[in-house]
Amino acid sequence: MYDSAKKLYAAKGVDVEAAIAALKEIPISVHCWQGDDVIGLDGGGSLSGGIQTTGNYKGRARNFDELKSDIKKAFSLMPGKKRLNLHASYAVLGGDKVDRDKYAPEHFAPWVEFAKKSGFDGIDFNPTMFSHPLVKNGLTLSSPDPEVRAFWVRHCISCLKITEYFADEFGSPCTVNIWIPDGFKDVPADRLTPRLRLKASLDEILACGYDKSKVIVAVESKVFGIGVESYTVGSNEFYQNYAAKNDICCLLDNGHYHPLEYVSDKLPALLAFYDTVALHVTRGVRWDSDHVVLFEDELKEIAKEIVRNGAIGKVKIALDYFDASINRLSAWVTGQRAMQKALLYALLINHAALKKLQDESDFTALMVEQEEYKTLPFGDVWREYLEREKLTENYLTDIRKYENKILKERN
Ligand code: RNT
Ligand code: ZN
Repeated sequence: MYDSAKKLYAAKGVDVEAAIAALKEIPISVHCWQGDDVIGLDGGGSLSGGIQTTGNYKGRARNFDELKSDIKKAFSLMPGKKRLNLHASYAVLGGDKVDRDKYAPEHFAPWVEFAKKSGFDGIDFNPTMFSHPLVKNGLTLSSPDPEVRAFWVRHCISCLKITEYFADEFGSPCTVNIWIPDGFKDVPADRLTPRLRLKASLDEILACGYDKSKVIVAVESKVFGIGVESYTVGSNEFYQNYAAKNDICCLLDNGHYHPLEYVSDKLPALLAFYDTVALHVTRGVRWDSDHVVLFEDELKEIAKEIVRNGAIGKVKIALDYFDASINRLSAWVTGQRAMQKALLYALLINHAALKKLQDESDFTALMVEQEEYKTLPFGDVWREYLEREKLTENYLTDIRKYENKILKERN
């Protein structure tokens, strides 16, 4: 079936072997927080910040060892190159009584050891500015309280240093993504001053003297959160302008816009100006619900924009969703495989030919061609890719075994 698929794609001018070879090299940064409902290891306890994990499926990872074990199992069922995406709240403190502004590389050395042993490509990082008592009145880097602001500035600086350590350990740049929950539930009296305070905080953070060749600093905007419906300090316009003026990177989370705005359209807009754009791939159902990523049309469009614009490597792909209503490992694998499928789907298109039709204004042929791709035997190529990665389409049997043996024992 693979051979016949290869011929059908070749008739379109697509080299299937080249597509598979390219897919193998695209790293996907997989979030650790799908494993434990974004709780973390540093005692923050319940999740705050206007984000929410719903469901109580049995078997949440409750500590470092359980999380490592689940990551190991889930990641072993994911094809392709994987990076590990950590939040600062996953520090391995080992009895060290330090707060988040004092986190240091040593608190993440056990993760580095684990990631290296597991053959991951690198570690990406995120300051954790939620689930903490110093999120005062829902504000962090934009807080009117100078002590609160200073605490989170110090936290972010320590995160930049930790990211630099990751880059040194893995010998390649790592991304650190700044997202804050700051905003208001109801109509504010002042929309500008909080943004000016956020701007001042970011300036202080970036002035810490980190190594730009090793650390990619990204800022993630959002339109609203739960209990933060009326105003978000770190809005899209704020961060896009901040990033452009300060030569850092924008992170687009496809759950963070109005439902009729598409990241697949925003991505090429940013690629016209930036060398690097970061992504959080999620699936919002009516809102920023962080459902498991599936192989759907918008995901395919995002992947097409990466592939056809020569942006593989420029676009840092990371996953960001959390579902506690189903087996968490299955959620992890399903989402990562969906991203891989979308990239393969995009790699199996003769983009040059389609672009030519667009430039010649032959929209009739363009439509017909685009429809034809939808029924080509994509699944046969996908299964061949999995086989070469020593995997099969069926991962659930394996996950069920792990569930029955390991997850069922957890309270
Ligand atoms: C929240 C943002 C943010 C978080 C993670 C846990 O709306 O998407 O990226 O999901 O940092
Ligand atoms: Zn996100």
